[in-house]
Amino acid sequence: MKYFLPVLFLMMVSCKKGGTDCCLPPVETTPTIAIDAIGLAEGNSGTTAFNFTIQLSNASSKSVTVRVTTKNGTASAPSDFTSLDKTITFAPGEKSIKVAVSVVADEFKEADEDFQLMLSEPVNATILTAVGAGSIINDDTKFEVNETGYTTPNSYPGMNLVWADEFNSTTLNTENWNYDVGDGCPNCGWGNNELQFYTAGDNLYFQSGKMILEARKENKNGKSYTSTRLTSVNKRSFKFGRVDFRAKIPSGQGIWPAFWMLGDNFPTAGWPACGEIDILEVLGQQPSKIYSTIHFKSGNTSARVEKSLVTASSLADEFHVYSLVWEKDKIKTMVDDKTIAEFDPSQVSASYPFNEKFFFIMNIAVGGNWPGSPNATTYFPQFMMVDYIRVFQ
Ligand SMILES: [Ca+2]
Ligand SMILES: [Ca+2]
Ligand SMILES: [Ca+2]
Repeated sequence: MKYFLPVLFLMMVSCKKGGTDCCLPPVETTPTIAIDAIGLAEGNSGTTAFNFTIQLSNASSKSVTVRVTTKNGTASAPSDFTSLDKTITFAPGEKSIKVAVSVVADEFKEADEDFQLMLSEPVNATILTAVGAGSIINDDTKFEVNETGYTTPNSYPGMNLVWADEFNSTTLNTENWNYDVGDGCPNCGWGNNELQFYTAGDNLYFQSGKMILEARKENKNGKSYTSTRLTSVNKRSFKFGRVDFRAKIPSGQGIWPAFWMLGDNFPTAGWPACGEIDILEVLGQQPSKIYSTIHFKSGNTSARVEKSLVTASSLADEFHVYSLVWEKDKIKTMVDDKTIAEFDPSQVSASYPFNEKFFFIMNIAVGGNWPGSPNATTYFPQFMMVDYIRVFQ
């Protein structure tokens, strides 16, 4: 208070001397431009408008323009949203403009996806926030099941159907299947440094006559992914005959779907003494290469014979039938009735364990020594859709 009056007096004197409004300087601050982020449910039909707000920090006496452009993330145009590239103009005094991005709605389950609305090339303003994040949140529980692909008959001459699971129910038939739960510890990572935790039903669905195994990116019990592994141990096992497994497999770096068998004595004799027959294994980064392998005990170690077949197109594009044709001292695997591999005792440098009863295993592993880890290109969730398993003898 002591100094206020003299200061005010001096300012008034000064203003009077200038003869203008020199106390209220006409300097205008250049505005900054910011964009917000939007997270919205996708919607189930037509399109859903993601209305971004683009805002100036302060009104300007000049026109302000800025270019707005969409950029693909895990969501991409035009299948997930309509791309946009335009320049918007704030009239003098205008502070806020809404820009709508049209997101394509559907009724099928998928991962949450993202895109960006980018700001660039400002005129009469500077950019404070260049990127508006758009998060398309999944709002569906139904899977998109496309039935196309190879099929096999219900019967073969000279053989009988001795067992089948057509997966046409809405729950897992526990007379046939067990969940292998966990991360495989104490032999953690199931002996392959795999990255998934297998759940007891959280990653398994039934729809449209299919059983659907799901590999998700989510943290559980110290692992970064969850998935499903089913076995028929102590429930269904077979020796010889023909097995048909119709499935649509997943793909992507680090995704490792498999349909395979272990000898019934696995719980007592252990691996590899029990023997292992891999009918189908695919490394998701090479989705048109199918591996069939036998593993067995040789001396004090494990040995294997690995064979493969390269197909004309990705095995993940549609359903295929993976088959085992198995007789005494002879194993043949096939995809769509085309031979992948043949094995016999001459290839086994030890006692041949494959003339005994074996049980089934199916799973989607994530990561591990063989496929390597998923990377930024790997889309989650991934699904293996199983139409049927049939055993003929
Ligand atoms: Ca939807
Ligand atoms: Ca959807
Ligand atoms: Ca089925």
